[in-house]
Amino acid sequence: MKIIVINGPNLNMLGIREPEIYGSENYSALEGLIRETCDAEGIEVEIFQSNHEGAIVDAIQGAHGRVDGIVINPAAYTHTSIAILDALKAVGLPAVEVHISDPETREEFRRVSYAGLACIKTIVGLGIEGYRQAILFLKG
Ligand code: CA2
Repeated sequence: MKIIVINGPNLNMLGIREPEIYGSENYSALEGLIRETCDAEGIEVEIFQSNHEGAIVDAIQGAHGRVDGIVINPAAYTHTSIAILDALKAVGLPAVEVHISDPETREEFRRVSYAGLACIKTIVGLGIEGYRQAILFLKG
């Protein structure tokens, strides 16, 4: 099994500010958790992060025919991007949405998730551990 984990804007800044919302672990720790989980489960993984909406659309399109599933945290694009929603629908791969915080309990503008409409599961509020849960869910 092969998966891609896609992270959206500013997630590369994890651990630098707002630890009360996103925890104190940095992006390298998140990459480590993803790789350790995938190694333990015998899953091949690609990890991709971008601050650019079009690059994320390209990464989703590029997953078509190459991977078996997608774990995605579109970050702020969760709440704005119909392009990411359409890309997820276009590739038709099983996708799991992850959020480190629980957007439902935050500002009103975080309560809509476009990407989530194309995902088979959404995991929120577990910190970076949510990525492990998402990978295990995709594995089934
Ligand atoms: O909780 C999540 O995982 C989010 O996807 C994180 C996004 C936010 O826009 C979503 O509503 C929920 C923000 C990621 C930015 O992360 C930061 C990292 C360091 C300092 C400040 C923000």
